[in-house]
Amino acid sequence: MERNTCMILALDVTEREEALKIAENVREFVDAIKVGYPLILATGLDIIRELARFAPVIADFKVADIPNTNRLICEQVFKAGADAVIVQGFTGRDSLDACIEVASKYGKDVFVVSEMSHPGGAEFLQSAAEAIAKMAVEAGAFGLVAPATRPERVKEIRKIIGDRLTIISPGVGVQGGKASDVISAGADWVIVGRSIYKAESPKEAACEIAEEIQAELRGK
Ligand code: OMP
Repeated sequence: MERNTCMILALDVTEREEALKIAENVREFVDAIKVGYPLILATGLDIIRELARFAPVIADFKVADIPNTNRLICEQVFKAGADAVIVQGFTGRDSLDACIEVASKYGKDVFVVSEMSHPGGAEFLQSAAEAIAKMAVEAGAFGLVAPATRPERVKEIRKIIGDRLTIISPGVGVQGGKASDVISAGADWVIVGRSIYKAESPKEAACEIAEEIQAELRGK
């Protein structure tokens, strides 16, 4: 995944036409498109290949099962044309290894969730985040998912992983996080959903956030 705009679109709409239209409209402002259960369950797995015409696609299935099931899921994801998959880290090293093994076979990437962005993410998962981040480095993952709603946590995680992994960060906009804050805290990409796809003009909304990020990077 090339780092240009430092933004990933979370495309959680449930209509195929709408998804394709938004993707086409905002493509110049995003480095990747993240799709998950809402869009794929509504439209089918083929949507991955259709969206891949506009940008690399990250399949957000938050894979969280035993190694064999994880392997079977990741095979389907990469066969469908995804460039990366998001998996949970709390299921442990063997489950993560299974995902990375399949991704490597296809020359694709794995992002591991270390801590989630919603308030409940601090209840159980946060206390395991540092250990999950270390495991992700040792296992050879490509990156981590860490919360834009808690830039101070992104800073902590960045200290642990150094430059060995990339960080993609959801929670910007509707969830309360600010793109420039989390980029300044050490995230490589922000993930933005509703603030773009629910905007009157998704293109203008994406442009605005992209400009905020570029201004932050210029000031660094
Ligand atoms: P918005 O809140 O609409 O910008 O969407 C955020 C996107 O990031 C959604 O697709 C969420 O499922 C996803 N996400 C989080 O919001 N928090 C997390 O901790 C992890 C994810 C994710 O893995 O992408």
